[in-house]
Amino acid sequence: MYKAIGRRLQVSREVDHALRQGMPIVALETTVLSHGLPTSTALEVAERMIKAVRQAGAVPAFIGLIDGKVIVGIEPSHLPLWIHRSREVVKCGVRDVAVVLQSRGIGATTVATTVLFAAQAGIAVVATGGIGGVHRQVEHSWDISSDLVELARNRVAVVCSGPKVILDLPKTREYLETMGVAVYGWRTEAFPGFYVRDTGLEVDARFDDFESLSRAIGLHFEVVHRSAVLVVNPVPRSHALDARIVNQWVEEAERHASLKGIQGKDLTPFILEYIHRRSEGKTVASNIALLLDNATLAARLAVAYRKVQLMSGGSR
Ligand code: PSU
Ligand code: MN
Repeated sequence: MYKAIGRRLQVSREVDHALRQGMPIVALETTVLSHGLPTSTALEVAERMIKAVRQAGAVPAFIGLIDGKVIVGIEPSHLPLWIHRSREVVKCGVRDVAVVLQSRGIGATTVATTVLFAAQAGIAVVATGGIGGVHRQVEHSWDISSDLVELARNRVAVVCSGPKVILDLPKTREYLETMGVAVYGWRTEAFPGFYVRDTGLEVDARFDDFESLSRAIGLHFEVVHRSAVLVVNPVPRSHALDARIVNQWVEEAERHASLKGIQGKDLTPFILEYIHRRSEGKTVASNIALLLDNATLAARLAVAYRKVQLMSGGSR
């Protein structure tokens, strides 16, 4: 039921058709399902994201690794493989891809690998919750997410609610600038920080309508060619959390992580799980709200972007 478009790359029939017809597609990451949300809610959230993308007129394409292949457009009935066996699912950054393919394991894509494979498949728009970035205490750990590196290398538009709040936000913002990633605010001048609508940092430009946003993205791709555009969309007001309180929770979580010796790629899932419990579910509710909102925005953007490309005679 999947079709090969490369030796290792396979797409669903629906994505294959959409690519051929030049229909709008939104690529989605699977790590948020396997490692970012409680297992009990992840499948339902995935299904709601799929619905949100479809309702806005685009084709959803969750990306993941299985049986030695990279799948773009996982069939909804196969999604539980990335969720309910979550202990066996490897959170797949760029450096993990080859080994997971070779061992024919199940790999969930982070933003880094989602961006990489979306670009390889020819998909222009990606939706996620929050991107990885420069971690706090980076001077000791040197922990900088490969999300930032792949954003610098791939020509895609990534809709998100800013970097994960557990990061060093000013350093992450600087790093995006260094790497030539354009940061466009969707109806905001403020750079959002996941559960928090305003971090006190700024975006590069604000856009209020899809047509001008699509034109700017098209221009960026055309002239810069190699880096991403990050479209930041603040969490819906109804689900925004207070920056000070979130910070306290994160600092607490970091102390526990350091006592337990948790680091590297296990750090993000540990902190997320900790603050989910500490906030009595408020951070999960906020996470779900922003994921759905970003899926809808990305789909509307993909539709508008396609229209603008057609008007200007471009193919992608
Ligand atoms: N933000 C969340 N939940 C997540 C992630 C981000 O709220 O699960 C995941 C994304 O897949 C992101 C990855 O790409 O964490 C970054 O991990 P790292 O910092 O190890 O690169
Ligand atoms: Mn890391």
